[in-house]
Amino acid sequence: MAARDSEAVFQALEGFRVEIPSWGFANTGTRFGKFLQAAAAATTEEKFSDAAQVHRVTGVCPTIALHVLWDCPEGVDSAKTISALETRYGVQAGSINANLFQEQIYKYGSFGNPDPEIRKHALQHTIDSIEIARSVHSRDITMWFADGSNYPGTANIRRRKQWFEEALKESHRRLYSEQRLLIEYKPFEPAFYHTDVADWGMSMHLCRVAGQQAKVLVDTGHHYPSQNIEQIVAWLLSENMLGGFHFNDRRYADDDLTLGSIDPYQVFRIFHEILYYEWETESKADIAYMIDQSHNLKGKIEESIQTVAMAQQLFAKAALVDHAELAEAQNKCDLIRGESLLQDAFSIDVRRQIQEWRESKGLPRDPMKAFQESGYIERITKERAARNAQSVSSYA
Ligand code: RM4
Ligand code: MN
Ligand code: MN
Repeated sequence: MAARDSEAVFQALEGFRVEIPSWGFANTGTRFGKFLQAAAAATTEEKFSDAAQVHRVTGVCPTIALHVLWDCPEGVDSAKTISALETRYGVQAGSINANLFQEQIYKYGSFGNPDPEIRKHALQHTIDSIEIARSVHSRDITMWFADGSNYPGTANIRRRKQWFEEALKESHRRLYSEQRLLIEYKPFEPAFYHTDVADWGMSMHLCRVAGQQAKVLVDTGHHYPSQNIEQIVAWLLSENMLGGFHFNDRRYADDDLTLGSIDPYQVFRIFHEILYYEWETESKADIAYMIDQSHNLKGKIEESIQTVAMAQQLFAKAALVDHAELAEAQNKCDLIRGESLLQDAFSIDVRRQIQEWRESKGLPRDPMKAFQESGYIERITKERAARNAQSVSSYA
C-alpha cells in the first residue's frame, strides 16, 4: 500500500469510535423465541463487564449505550450505580435510549396514543431519560417509537402526528444545553399498517418542530429493501440534521445482523458520503456511530468484536477515496472514473495497516484472538450458566 494510503488509514482510525449497545450482550431472540447462551449478560454490571472486554481488545469502544428500562430500573436513582460501574470497568455510559414500547400501556402507542394520560406517562419517561443522561454525563438521548397501527381506518394519522409534535417539543424544552435528542425512524414492525415515524423525512420534520438540538438517527435496518441509505445520509448531512447511526446489517427486514455481513459495500458507501462531506466542507460531521444489533446466535462479545473490526475496515477503506479526483470526475461526468474511485478504494485490503495501527496504540493486533485467549469467556460461562439456563424472556 502506498505511504499516502497508509497515512490515510491511520488518520481515519485515530478519529473513529463506535458505541456498542448493552442489549447486545443480553439474551435476545426473535418473536418466535430465544436460544439462550450460557455466557449472556443479565445484569447491567455484566453488560458493563462484557463491554469493557470489547474496549480492552479494540480500544475504540469507550462507551456503552444504555436502555432505560433494562439498565436503569430505578430511573434517575440508577445514575449512582451506573457511575460506579463506569469507574469499575473503565467504560462510560453512552447514549441513553428511552423505552416507550415495552410497557402494556403502550399497546396503542406512546406519544401517538389517543389517551392523554398515556401520552403524559410517555413524556414523563422521556424527561426521566433526559435526567438520567444528565446525571451520567451522556449527551445523546435516543428515541425509537413502536407507535403505529395495524389496520387501515384504526388510527387518525394526522392527530397522532400533532401529538408527536407536542410531546417532542416539550421533551426538547427539557433538554440541557449540551444534550441532543436523536429521533429514530422505522417503516414497519411492530406496527404493520402505518408507523408514526416511518421515514427520515418524518423524523426530520419532527426534529425541526422539536428544536435545534434534535437530530435524525439512521438505523440501517429501518428501511425498505434496496432503499438508497447513503443518499438519505447525504441529504441529512447537507441539512445538518444527521445525529447518528444505529449500524447493523439486514437482508430482509430489521434483521439486526452483524455489520457488513450481508452488504459491506453499502456501509462503505455511507462512510464515503460522510467523509466526502467532511472533505468538501472542511469540517467534522458531529455524528454518533452506534451499533444496534441483536446477537442472537453467535457469541455476543465475539460478535461485538467482529462488528467493530468490520466498522474500522469499512471506515478506513472509505478514507482511501481520492476526493479531489472524485469531485473532478463528477464535474466532468466521467462515469467510469467516478465509479472506479469508489470500487478501487473498497477493494484495497486495509487489514495489515489496521493491525499496525493497533500495535502502535499498544492494542492486540488481532482483537478476536486476544479475547478468545483471555479466558474471560470460560470464566463468565461458569459464573452465569446455571442462572441463564433458567432465564426466560426479558432483555434485561
Ligand atoms: C428497535 C430500534 C431501537 C432499539 C430497539 C430495541 O428496532 O432499533 O433503536 O432500541 O429496537
Ligand atoms: Mn435502532
Ligand atoms: Mn431496529
